[in-house]
Amino acid sequence: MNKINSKRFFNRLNIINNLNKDLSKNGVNRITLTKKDKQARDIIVSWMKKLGLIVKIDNIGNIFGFNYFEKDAQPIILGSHIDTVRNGGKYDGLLGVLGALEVIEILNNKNKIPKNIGIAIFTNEEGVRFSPDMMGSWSFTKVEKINKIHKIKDDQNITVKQALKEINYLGKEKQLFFKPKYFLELHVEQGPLLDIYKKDIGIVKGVQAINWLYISLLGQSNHAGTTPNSKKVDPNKVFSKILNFINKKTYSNSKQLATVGKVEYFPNQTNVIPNKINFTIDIRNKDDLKLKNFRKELIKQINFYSKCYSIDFKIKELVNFKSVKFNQKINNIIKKNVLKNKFSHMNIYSGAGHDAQMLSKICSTSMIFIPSLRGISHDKKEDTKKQQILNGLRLLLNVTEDLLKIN
Ligand code: HGY
Ligand code: MN
Ligand code: MN
Repeated sequence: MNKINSKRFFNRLNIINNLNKDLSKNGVNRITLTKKDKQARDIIVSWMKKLGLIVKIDNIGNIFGFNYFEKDAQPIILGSHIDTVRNGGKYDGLLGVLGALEVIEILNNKNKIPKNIGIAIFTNEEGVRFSPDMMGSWSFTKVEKINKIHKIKDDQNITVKQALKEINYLGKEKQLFFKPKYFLELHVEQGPLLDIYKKDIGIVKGVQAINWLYISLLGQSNHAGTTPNSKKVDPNKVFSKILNFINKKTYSNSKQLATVGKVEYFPNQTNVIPNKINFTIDIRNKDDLKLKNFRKELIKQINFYSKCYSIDFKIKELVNFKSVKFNQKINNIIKKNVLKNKFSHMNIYSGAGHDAQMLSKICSTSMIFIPSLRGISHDKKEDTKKQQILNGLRLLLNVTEDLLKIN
């Protein structure tokens, strides 16, 4: 029976995470297409090559490794992402990439090297530097022209294409240069359910819809001390109403999620009434229609209060991903292997977006979740027990072995 090589896996995980010098203090900072991302990419590519994999890079910097490559082969692809949010956790994304490498290494060690299997590392899953998130897997599915994606800029006005060139990962392979038969992603839950219900494994049924808005509220700068309240053209008057609306709609047991995560004030000085407030809203809901209605109501509110306080506004949509359901056939195979391994488990819906959300549009896709202790993620305190990680790796291996048998 094939066995996970725990020492090899954790050694690789530590090598990559320890590229972050102040890991314990600030968590992991592997922002997409930066030097830190390149460092990790180069090391993992060297491990892929040492395994004898054929490495191919596409035009958004996605990295693929194949035992054997033939354009129409339709392989099983395992993988995830390695970029992180700022001060992120040790397992988000990297677990799925190194888990895929571990599984392929085990399967290749047998006398018969499985032809139809590969690994994927998708660019910019987090969307921290360039929107949208899941950019690499979104681009791979060819739903948007690459030249349009290449022109997307970060806050420093650097384009995706420039950033890819800077780290030498502007690959020559085109979007969707091959089509996977199956895509399977191992990931930490990033939420509290498996931890609360003390389950080893989450069989992921799907992912909720995601909508990111970037809003600018435009007022008039003036002296904070001399401008009478009746004369203030202060965008805070609208911003506070928007925050109240969001708080009202996202009461504790509502399934509607909306987060204002990024706010910038201009000119951002204590004694100056701001002339502009730029902020993002991350809106999520399992139900596409409910998300759409919330978004419509939100925009109506912005319209109404902007008129009341003579504030102009601009709204730009950065992300609009519908909810997806994962493949039942793969989930049945996951369930079969969960029972075989006597893992406790539950069906679960993913609150976080994932590359699998994009891949599910072009091939049979699913995910395996392992617990996030205290449900914490996107933070240095993200943590999972060693045995829980080994359970996830074993399950990824067993499910892949079964997929190979039917593929
Ligand atoms: O935004 C997300 O849910 C993912 O972590 N990129
Ligand atoms: Mn992730
Ligand atoms: Mn993430």
